[in-house]
Amino acid sequence: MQHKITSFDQYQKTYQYSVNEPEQFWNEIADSFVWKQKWNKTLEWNFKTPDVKWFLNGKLNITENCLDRHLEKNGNKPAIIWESNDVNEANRTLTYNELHAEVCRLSNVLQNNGVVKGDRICLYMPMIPELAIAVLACARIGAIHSVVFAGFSSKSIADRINDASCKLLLTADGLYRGNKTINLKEICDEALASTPSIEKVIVYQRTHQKIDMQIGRDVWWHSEMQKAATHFDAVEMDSEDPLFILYTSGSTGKPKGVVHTQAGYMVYTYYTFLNVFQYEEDDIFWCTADIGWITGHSYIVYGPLLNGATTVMFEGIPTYPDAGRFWATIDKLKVTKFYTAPTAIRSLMANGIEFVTPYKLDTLRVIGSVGEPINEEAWHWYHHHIGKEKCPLVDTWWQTETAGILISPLAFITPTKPTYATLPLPGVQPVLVDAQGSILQGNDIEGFLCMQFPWPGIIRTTYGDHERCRQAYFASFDNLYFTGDGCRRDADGYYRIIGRVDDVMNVSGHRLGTAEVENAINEHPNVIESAVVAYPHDIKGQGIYAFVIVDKQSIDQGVVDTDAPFEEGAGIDNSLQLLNRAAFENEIRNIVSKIISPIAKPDKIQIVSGLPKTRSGKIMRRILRKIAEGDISNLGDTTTLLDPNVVEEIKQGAGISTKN
Ligand code: 7RM
Repeated sequence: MQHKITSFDQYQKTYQYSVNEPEQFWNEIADSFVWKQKWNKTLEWNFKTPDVKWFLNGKLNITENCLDRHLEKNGNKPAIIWESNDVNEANRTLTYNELHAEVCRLSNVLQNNGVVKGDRICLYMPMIPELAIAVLACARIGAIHSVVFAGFSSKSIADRINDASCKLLLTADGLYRGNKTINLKEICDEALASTPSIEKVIVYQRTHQKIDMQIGRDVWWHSEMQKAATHFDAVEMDSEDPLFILYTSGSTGKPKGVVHTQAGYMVYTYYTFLNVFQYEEDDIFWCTADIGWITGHSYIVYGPLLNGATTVMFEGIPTYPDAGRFWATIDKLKVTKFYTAPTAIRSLMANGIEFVTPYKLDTLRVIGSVGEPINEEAWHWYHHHIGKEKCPLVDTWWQTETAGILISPLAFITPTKPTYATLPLPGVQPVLVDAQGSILQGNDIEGFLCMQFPWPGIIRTTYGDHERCRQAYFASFDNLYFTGDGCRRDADGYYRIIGRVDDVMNVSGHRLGTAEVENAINEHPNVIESAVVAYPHDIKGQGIYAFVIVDKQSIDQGVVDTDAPFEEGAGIDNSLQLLNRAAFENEIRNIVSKIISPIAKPDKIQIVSGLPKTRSGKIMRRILRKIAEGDISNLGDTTTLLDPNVVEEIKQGAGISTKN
């Protein structure tokens, strides 16, 4: 069977077939892979417990499908082209042969350091080819990788390592990001003080800065690799063995370890990459995400390599050395398909068209968007100035939990529509439901976006806590997977994602929980309580607005001077321990940086004496969201509030006119 859909008519027929005969449909896709043993049952599922299994009793290794099977025909084809943070540093290209050899070598290194099938390994690495090699080496030996984005704090690393009892940590001395050098090993060392499960740390030399190496625990990547052979027999895995854990924020304070398994993930990322981007053999595919996020896992590493594609890895940031870096790199590497986030588009758009005009961008055939709703203006700018109106813009909606794209145009094949993710992929059965969970029929409707049938990439569990998985995704609506997103289906049946309807924020495409940020703010010694909401932000999509209650004693004694005007760069008066407003805000931001990551820093902080709560003590975020948006025309019903006066005070503090 030809897996690549080539016309709208074929899309419609394939879609119908995938709904009528889902098992048959996915069998035909799965058949094209290298299996050590074929599966004997395609699907078992139950959304109540939940329990989903695909390709039961199949045996395979995903890296044989990413690497070995391409070697005969495409051994000398570039698998990875790496672009440095530094424009003057040469590209690194790894052919499929070379990538295969490196992955085998690192698999041997892992084995030499005591790793066996099923072990969890934490990866905290720069965006260098070694990160992709490490991901694949884990998969080859059957260890479960847990990649932690290298912008997260020591505490976030420690929490993630401990949650999964990781045995090994793979990291680097440091990383380059724009004009900054970050000492990764130092951040790791702080985490390692409270991670008893870690036996070994393998350290790659990227920046050659001075770092501490703990004898017996820390070893150098390069010396280990020198000792290792370039052959390693891929370990036989069951279809439903875990492939990786990836932590993602939810509505509670603690991020969840989303678990994906071998075969379903493989089949789904392969199929969606092929069809959404309409993969062609001569493609140079560039996804600008970090491998620390699901987008990087699925569309830098696994999806492209499963298809035998050439994938670009970029170490830097869009604005370094200037806001033309993406476009310069597209011309330099002759990129044909480009996949990025709306937040990057909006920020580059704001830098001015003069950063785009020097570049030809004539190799581009498809452009894509992911991570957050793309607004009309950014959509048109991207389509016009980057895609030159000739490249289809695929707005791809999906989640960490879904492994791959669920709703998106197929480039050239199905229609695009500004701000719409448009249509479900074959095998995907979206429904919109109302608050009671009743499925809304027909078109021109809005509701909660759910899936009524499993696809191979669906989340299997949350690591170490299956009940949490049930609660978060399968308990809201009977027999449905709930995405957490609100969605509209227009008169033509096209889907438009409105955004999260839970306590998850999306800041520059990064998922953050309000509770997570609140917990961090509450660590400040003068903070009693806080409430965090998202508000619309021109560049980031959403910004973070924190309402903070400072303890009364501190205010009375002037320890925190809430009335002092905000003064940029003001410091703390140590002798008196007086915090002026600016210093206090800085402390709050630093605490959030330290506990979570700089990406979670609140943009706005308002000191309040109380929060709008219901009689049962629940914070009414709806009201805070309205105030943060600067829109108080309709605060809705406030009669159930414990103390309605609080709202008046907060409105005044926010500088909003209280005249009704
Ligand atoms: C891939 C990724 C998931 C959340 C999701 C949405 C939002 C993602 C789009 C989008 C509108 C899109 N995974 N989201 N893609 N919203 N249009 N094309 O981002 O787990 O980190 O985030 O992101 O709210 O639920 S994620």
